[in-house]
Amino acid sequence: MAQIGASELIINPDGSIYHLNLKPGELATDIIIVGDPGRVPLISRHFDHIELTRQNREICTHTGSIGGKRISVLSTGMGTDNIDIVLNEIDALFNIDLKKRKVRNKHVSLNIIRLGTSGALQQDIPVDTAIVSTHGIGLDGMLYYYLDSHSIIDHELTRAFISQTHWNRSFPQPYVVEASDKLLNTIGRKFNKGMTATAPGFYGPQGRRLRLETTHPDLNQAIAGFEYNGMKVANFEMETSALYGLGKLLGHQTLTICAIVANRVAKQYSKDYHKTMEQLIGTVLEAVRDL
Ligand code: R1P
Ligand code: URA
Repeated sequence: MAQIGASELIINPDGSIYHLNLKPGELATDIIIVGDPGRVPLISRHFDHIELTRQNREICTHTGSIGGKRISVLSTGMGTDNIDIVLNEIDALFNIDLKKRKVRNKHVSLNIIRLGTSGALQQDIPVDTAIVSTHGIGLDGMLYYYLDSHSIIDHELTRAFISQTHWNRSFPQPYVVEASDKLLNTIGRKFNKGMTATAPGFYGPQGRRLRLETTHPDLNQAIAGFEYNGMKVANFEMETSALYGLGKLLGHQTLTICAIVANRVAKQYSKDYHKTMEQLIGTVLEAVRDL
């Protein structure tokens, strides 16, 4: 296997990887990711012990332990472009020898669980509840930059989505990727399930109009009306499709659970979603201990 060049795998002078600013050994194999750096201490305060804290840009990492299990929590910032950076660098810390710049022979598989916020697309999903994503429906196009994406995309579901929603051809081509069975059947069992649409933005790409008109005024109705084997799209957020896609391509288990902070159909917004997030954190940390 050839060496990976200095411009492709960027290592800081102290031996840490470029954006995460972490060295091999500083992340646990069970990792919780969140969008908001402010959510990291809300999770790590439940740890019995914190061994490392690190911050670079919007990426804040705490590694510690809970109930004898080593665990990390790390913020990604918003969007699938950040997921591309964070997932590739997390994987490199375990599966590439950073000194030799070579892929390691022995693959390490990680559990990566996202705790996020989202907007419900169905009238009957109340704010201040939580949804686990059975599938990420990528409206962002990111995964298509990876050659093997075709092998992990659910093509039948993707085709049904494109056809039922009359998907606008000037938007990126959608792709659908399933959650990891292992995490869905363990941690995911504790939550209501739904498919999650991952948008490449918060306003126009999620059908919000402030001062600008959108190309497709019925976008949200079209997505909410999509049905496949009795499954519907429950919520909108901005990371899951890329997390599920890159997780599968790199050989890791991934799962997203989101608090519902807004209902886009009922036009409601949570009065205090932090309580829901706190409950979500408690339930997930308990389940991670048993993984
Ligand atoms: C938008 O407000 C952000 O919130 C959601 C979206 O996916 C996007 O990142 O998730 P987080 O609360 O995890 O950031
Ligand atoms: N995050 C999103 O991406 N969309 C919402 O409506 C709420 C949170």
